[in-house]
Amino acid sequence: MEEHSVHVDANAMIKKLKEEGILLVWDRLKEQEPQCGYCSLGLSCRNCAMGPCRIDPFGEGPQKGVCGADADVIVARNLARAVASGAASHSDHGRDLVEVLARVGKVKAYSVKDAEKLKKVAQEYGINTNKSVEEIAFELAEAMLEDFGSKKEKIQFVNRAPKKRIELWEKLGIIPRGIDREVVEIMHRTHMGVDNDPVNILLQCLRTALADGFGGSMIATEVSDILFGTPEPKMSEINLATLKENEVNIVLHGHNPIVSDAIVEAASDEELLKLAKEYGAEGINLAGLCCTGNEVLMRKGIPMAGNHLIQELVIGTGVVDVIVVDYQCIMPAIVDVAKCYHTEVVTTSPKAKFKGAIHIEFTPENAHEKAKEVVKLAIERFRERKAELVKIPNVKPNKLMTGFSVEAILKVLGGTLQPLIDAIKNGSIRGVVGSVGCNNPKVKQDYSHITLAKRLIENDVLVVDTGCAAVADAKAGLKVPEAAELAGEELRKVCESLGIPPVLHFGSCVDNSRILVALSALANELGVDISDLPAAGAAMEWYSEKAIAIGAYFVASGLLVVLGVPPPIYGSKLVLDVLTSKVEELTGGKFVVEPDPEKAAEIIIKHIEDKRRKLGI
Ligand code: XCC
Ligand code: SF4
Repeated sequence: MEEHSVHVDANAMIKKLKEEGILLVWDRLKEQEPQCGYCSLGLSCRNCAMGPCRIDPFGEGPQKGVCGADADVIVARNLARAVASGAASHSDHGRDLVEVLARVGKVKAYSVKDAEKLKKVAQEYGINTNKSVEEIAFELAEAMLEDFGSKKEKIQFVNRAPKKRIELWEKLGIIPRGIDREVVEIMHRTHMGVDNDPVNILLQCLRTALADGFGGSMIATEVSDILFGTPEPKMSEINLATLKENEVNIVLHGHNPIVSDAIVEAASDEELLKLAKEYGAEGINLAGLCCTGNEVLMRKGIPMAGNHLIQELVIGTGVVDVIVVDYQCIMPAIVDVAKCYHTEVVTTSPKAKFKGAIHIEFTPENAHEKAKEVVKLAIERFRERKAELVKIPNVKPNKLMTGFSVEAILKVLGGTLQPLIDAIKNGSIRGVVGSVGCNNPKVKQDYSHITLAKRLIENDVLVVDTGCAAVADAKAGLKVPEAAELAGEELRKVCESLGIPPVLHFGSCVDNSRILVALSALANELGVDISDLPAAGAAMEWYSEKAIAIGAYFVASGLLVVLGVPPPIYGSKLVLDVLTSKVEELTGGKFVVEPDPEKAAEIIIKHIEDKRRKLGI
């Protein structure tokens, strides 16, 4: 059988779980195959009760739904609903953070860790910062909540984009007005008998995606930095061997740093440590998964167990005492896997309960106590481990350097972007690529992320990565300063002189907003638009609706975006043509679908060289 992952630790665990008779994501994918062709092409619609309807892609059967909608309308509407869901997910996560920000000073568990950033962001919102930190925090939170509403003409952070870009969005009528508003408008427009112009629907996709990138996601990033500290470079470790056999292991899974941060605090509580030792553990060990893992890795250097497709495997080590989750990308399957071990799955958000899990609800007010409760539960579960099921893969944890916020990069560069601009201009850095997104069981785990990153750095292209792509690259050893050896000669020299890896960890998926901020700043310094930059994005192993929203705001911002997994748009020539070609005339960006990472690298490098030529550098 072909191995499902490129990693030794993952494959060892897959083998172990298989022997124990546990069904995994790859098995369930197999059971689903062949997957529905209509749905894969975007040609099925169940938006109303006259349906469900399907359009025959071969032109022989029905070409219209019961209401008369054709393939173009149905495909565009389906895509729009995916963008709405993705934007809603990032943004509702952002809103939860804003609600904590509003309570600073009133709750025990949270405070402002980066007052300088608080003031800077408050000033952007036009708030007078001559007052207490708590007052500023409250006013900023109120102002940010207005970005979610429908009373504004433009979300505040849109003003961070280059002037030319904003003018272009105005011309196209895609300035996002309110985060919730754009999502709601998609749900409205895709109801039967509303927007039946596919191009008009696609434009609303871009607007909603921008409400995510320059709205919900950017708010999430900025407020997380304010509350938990702006990341700075630090070393940490990654892979399944970050779990410790002799310690209580708590795995932090999900997305929002609100819960995970409180648990990090609680895990160093003296009394709890004492209790753990009484129960025979040597300590309390934390390991992250997916994006909440990225959040605590970036800021606190908490080790990372793995990315999306590791979530079932991590439990299979038999040493995870509690896996605590908030929301997003948490497979319901982990509850089933946990049942085969002593592991408890703990849910924390009223928005995300799982059948078979223990629910310990966190609020900003009770987070302190609830976090201790979770740690205590883990200590108790530690005694219930089944020795015969314990097996941590016999590998060493990989090292990585994390913590590259835009602020941290500026510090590394000595306070200005000029050294980076010089390096781009003189060609020692040919360009910059954001490698983002998930794992998908349809792709050998991490293969495409890692191959793409390697080819790019070999060709002197600096890679910045987020989300599960970032975890993939780190596991492959691309995020240590010594990885500069794997880069082309010119990029290697730049990395060595700065002491940085050629692949920089920008954070979680909402932190793709950091890429927007960095590219906007670069474009502004050069006096050009984002679409003029030798830059691109890639989501080689994406699975999530959130990744569609990210891809769409990158394209709306003027970037070429390579998708390694085909999106469900092939049922409409028109939609396919708009997104992979015509949109370039509008925004300067476009999608390319290319599953082969070697070819994807070639496409991106060619794009970067074209942009350099046009800039005359
Ligand atoms: Fe989820 Fe964010 Fe995708 Fe990973 S990269 S599978 S969205 S955890 Ni966000
Ligand atoms: Fe069918 Fe139209 Fe209803 Fe969709 S909206 S299910 S295409 S009748």
